[in-house]
Amino acid sequence: SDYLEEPPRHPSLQINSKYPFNAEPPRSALISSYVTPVDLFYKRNHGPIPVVDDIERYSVLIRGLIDNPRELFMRDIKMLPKYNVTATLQCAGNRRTAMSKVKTVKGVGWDVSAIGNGVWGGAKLADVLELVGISKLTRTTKSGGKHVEFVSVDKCKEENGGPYKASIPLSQATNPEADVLVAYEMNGEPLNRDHGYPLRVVVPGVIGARSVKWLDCINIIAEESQGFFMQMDYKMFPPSVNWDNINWSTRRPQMDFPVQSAICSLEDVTTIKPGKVKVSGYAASGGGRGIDRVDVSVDGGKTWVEASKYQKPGIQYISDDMNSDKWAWVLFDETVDAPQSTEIVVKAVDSAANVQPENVQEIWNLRGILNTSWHRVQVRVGR
Ligand code: MTE
Ligand code: MO
Repeated sequence: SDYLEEPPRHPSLQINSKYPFNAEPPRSALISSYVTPVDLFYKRNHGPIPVVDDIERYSVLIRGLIDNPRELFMRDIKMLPKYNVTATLQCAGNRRTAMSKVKTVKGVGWDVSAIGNGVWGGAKLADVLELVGISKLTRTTKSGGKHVEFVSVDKCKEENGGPYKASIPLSQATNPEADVLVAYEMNGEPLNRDHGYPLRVVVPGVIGARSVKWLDCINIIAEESQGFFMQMDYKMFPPSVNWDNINWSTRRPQMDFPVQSAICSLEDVTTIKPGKVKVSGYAASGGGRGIDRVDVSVDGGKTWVEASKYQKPGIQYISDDMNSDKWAWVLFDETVDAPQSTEIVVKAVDSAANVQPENVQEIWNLRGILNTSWHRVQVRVGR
């Protein structure tokens, strides 16, 4: 088997697929702390976890449409200024299980916890690219490079045993404000194997699929990556597209994720005593947009109250404020009265006034990505 060298994992993770290993924490783990602990952070893999043991010889090759290709070692990356960026990573497949209940979709099932908030430490990709002569805020290299492709050392069956790949535009890669990192730390510790040891890319505000783990190679290319996960996956199709009429080339690879929220203090169905119930969870939006509002309903969406939001415990969160973490989720908290059995609902509004859609039907898509419909849970009042 290719799966003989998997790392140890936390026993409370809910395993959605064992080979490759895909797992998420219980909902309650997400609201226990603003920064998600490494061992409880969701793990999303497309193949076995690679073993990189000769760290002295490990290097990242930068090549493609540039004048001077270069091999960078750990010490070269660590010599660059180090940044800590608090950023939420969310799999595009988060909440897929709920979407599949409307109509079957293809892909690993996930509850609401294929998301986590990490403090990523590393060099800015913009600084790394400067080492090969690409200056900040470059859109095109002299030889026509417009995209930056990240190639991993892992092996996935979707790539016929080849490595996982993804790309982002060169303009984003060379923009220091986009905070794209070549990260070697997660929550102040060296990355562990599950999360990309020794180096991974972190693309804040963008679906997790572009944050390539176990980085092996960076290619400067003219078109976006032709890899499977850019071209034949992680694209948002309309509800009318099915497996008989799909034409992958008609859509662009998904990048930013839309506004999302979920209740984490309650399961799909929870029996409670009559009276107060705590409704808390997370809200996040892509592209660096903050969260303007989180609305909670205790009557299935007829009436709403606004929940309080925070990043730092005890400090009210204000979206797009200088002191808030722009790439990170907010946690919300509201105690409501539930005198009888009912449906509790949450929806968030981001700083561009984007709102989550009411129903999953209108955003259903065959790959089951980006389920951002209002999150609904049932409470049964018993005695
Ligand atoms: N990078 C490699 N090399 N291989 C992968 O399978 N999965 C991607 C991305 N980077 C993947 C990868 C997907 S789909 C997601 S959502 C995130 O990694 C998950 O990161 P995590 O496991 O650290 O939470
Ligand atoms: Mo993902």
